[in-house]
Amino acid sequence: MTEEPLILTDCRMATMEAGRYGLVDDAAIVLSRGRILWAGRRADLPSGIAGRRQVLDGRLVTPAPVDCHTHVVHAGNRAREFEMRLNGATYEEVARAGGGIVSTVAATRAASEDDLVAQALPRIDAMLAEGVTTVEIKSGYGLDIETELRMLRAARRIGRLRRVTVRTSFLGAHAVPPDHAGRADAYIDEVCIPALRAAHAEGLADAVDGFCEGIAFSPDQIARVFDTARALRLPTKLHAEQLSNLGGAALAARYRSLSADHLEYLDDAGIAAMRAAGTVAVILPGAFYTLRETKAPPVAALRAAGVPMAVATDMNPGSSPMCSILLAMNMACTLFRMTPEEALAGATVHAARALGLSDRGRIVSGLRADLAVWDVTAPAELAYRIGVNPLHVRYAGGRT
Ligand code: DI6
Ligand code: FE
Repeated sequence: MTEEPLILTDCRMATMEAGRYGLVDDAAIVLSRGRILWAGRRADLPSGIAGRRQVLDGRLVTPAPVDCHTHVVHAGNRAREFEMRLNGATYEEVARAGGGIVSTVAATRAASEDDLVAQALPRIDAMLAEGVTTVEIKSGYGLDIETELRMLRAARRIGRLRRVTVRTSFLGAHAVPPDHAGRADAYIDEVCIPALRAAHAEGLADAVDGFCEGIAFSPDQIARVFDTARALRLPTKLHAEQLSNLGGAALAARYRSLSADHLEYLDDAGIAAMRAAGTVAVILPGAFYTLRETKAPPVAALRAAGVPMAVATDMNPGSSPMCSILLAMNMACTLFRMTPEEALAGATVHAARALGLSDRGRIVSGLRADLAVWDVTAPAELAYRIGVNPLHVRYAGGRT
């Protein structure tokens, strides 16, 4: 059965080629077999192309957003500790009440695969409602072999239950679990690396991530995980320089990682290393906002160095309980002074690159027909408004 092409006409498109808007007025975009068959000025549409026409009344069409950094699969929430803290509880008291990342680990270990999927789906649906067609999902709240695998299986299942591409990242090196307190090296050797091998054997890991931080793992410990990733031919990415500077970005660059993420404490040497390695900087303003961090990532220096900047939600129950890619774009502009054009490029073309995907994130013939049609005319409107969802329709692989 051959499906008739769909021709989107009377629209404005932002192609996002080379990270720029690349605005085309009075455009036409032809979708066929899940791909963009042709895109350009309507006046230039080749006469040989026939298909069903969808008139968009001047609406803006962009590449569909890609949320390239999420921990959306997890059990429970941390509203209780949020409330405790705002009622004056200290970090200590929150920890003693079982709060913090440990509480999410306990809830996630207790959850079945069905529970994990059921709890994640409303969050996923909120993302898709803003046009997202590709979501990265990390493990990292199991911190034992079985639960890490279960999280990744839940992530894969979400990709079958919804029209969304799921890219998984194994994040066994996210935190030292209470059962290995004070024994981070043993955790890496006895749990994290075996779990990574098992995840790979089951086809559950598209990439390998880690948290390089004083409260998590040292560069040497991350390097052991990354050596295993390299042996398995899996790409890497890293939570780096979020709360301090341990040289995580340079470590990521040494492994030619797809991305280094957070980067509030990134220095010039890290920027130079990322630039040389082609590592994307993933900017996560939701965590900065929630943690009331005051040191912003060096956006101006990254821009000057030509390091591509992606923007993502970091959706997680502790430091970024946020499902909105549009709000992440808004925060990237207002908190970090990224331009609306950079924010849109960050949520499309550069986000795709942060996942190693070159088949999406731009409107160019031959790429996947992953598109978002918005009830706006100027692309800056996407990052500008707060609490409004202007999505008109989303195409994922050419289908609504
Ligand atoms: N950085 C963060 O901000 C989160 N994980 C990470 O690597 C915190 C996750 C949590 O608190 O649940
Ligand atoms: Fe994260």
